[in-house]
Amino acid sequence: MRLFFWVLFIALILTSCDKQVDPPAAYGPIPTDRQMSWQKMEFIAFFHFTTNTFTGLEWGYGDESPEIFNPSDLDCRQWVRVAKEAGMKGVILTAKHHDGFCLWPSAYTSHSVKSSPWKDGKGDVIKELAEACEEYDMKLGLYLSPWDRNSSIYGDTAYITYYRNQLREILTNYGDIYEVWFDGANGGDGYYGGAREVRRIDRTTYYDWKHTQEIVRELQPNAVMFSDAGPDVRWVGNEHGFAGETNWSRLNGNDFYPGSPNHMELPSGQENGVDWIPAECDVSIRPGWFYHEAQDSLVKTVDDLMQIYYNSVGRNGTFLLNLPPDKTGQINKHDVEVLKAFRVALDNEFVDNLAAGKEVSADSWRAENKEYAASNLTDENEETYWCTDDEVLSGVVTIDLGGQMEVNRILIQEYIILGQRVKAFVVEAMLDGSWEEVTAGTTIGYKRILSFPTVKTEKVRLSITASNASPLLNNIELYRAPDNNR
Ligand code: FUL
Repeated sequence: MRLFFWVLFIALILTSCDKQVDPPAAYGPIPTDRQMSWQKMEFIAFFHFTTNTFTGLEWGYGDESPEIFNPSDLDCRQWVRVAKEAGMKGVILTAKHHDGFCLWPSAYTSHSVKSSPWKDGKGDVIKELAEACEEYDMKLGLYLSPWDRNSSIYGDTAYITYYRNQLREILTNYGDIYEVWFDGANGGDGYYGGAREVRRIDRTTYYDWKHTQEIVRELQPNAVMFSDAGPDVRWVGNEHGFAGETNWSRLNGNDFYPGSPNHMELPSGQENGVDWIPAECDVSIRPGWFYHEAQDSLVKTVDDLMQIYYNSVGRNGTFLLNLPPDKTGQINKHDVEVLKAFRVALDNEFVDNLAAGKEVSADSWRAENKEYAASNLTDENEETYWCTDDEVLSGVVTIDLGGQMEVNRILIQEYIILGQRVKAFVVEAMLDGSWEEVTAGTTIGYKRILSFPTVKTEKVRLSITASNASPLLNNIELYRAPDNNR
């Protein structure tokens, strides 16, 4: 009899211990470490600054005299401080825009700060910005325009060598660079060393991007490269800062190139794309990319920025917001004021995560093993996730708030380290004893944030209704934000 109880006891212990279950295999392309680090930055500053700041142009022709570049009080520490206080994690500077003027003293041209009166030609904007980033613990990215309207050799193969030499300079002399921005605007009329003519290049072949990209990998292996086609980060296809409501971080990178005409596909990416190339949403806080005094009254409002935030970070993208330094060499006070107010408003949206630590149940989870249980969704640990068995392509998770609470925002994250999977979901709240839909969506990706009219409820449930592989989610948050129409 005693033996029988012992056997029963041991059997009970064994069955209550979860067996080791293999994690799901990756589905489709997956992010690299550098892409994950970039994605988690979420909010980044863009600084457009060159001779245009002093001429009032948006695209300098290339014949601007370096004499006009003379900021009266340039302070890169102010730029970085403004970005940091706004909650941004990094900054990207136009080291060279289409006019060809270099913000660093390049050894390959005199068309740079070294020919300007600023600091008697001894200044270096990249260096000052790199030092400020170091001081404020911010990451530094650089934009080097492939199109150069100043260069006499633009259009020849010799220009590609010139461009790569400049790339080597900026990736060698300024410490860690986290992102390199390859713009798509290309070819057309320009000064070109005095030729003043139209020069067209074949965008598909002229730059031989593959070999240029190798330079970035060699000199800054942790940097992501941005362009219409990636290879690491793609343009979102518009300059409003809006990702598609459906936004796959997948793309057939080979079908695109910087300046390719099929950019209508970029806001949504491609569901079956063979490459992992997530979207970056670039937009200026003003109508123009460069500072123009006449646009001081046209700075975007807090509401504008909030809408962009929801349509970029809230739609599986990053938000790259341009804050153009003015003629003094500082971020203009109009922009700073709006940005400060935006930060306060954004913090107010996400004050108290009502789902944190709450009980969650699921209709199924992988091998019924607690390692993959729904409780992972509210444990505030991004490394743990809920997932279903491989063949189960849908699932329902229910969060019990433990009492009636007002809710109007949901934030959902997929465990994208194993690929992007979900293609449709519905969110419901228990109202007067029955489930009512409050919002719905398609893709989730790294982060999806949805706003819906305030409901008072005790339970919220998320149904994954379609997924290309077993859904994997690592986080759900719920908030009661101030009433507004985001
Ligand atoms: C565009 C450029 O032509 C604009 O001047 C700006 O730099 C924007 C970010 O990219 O393609």
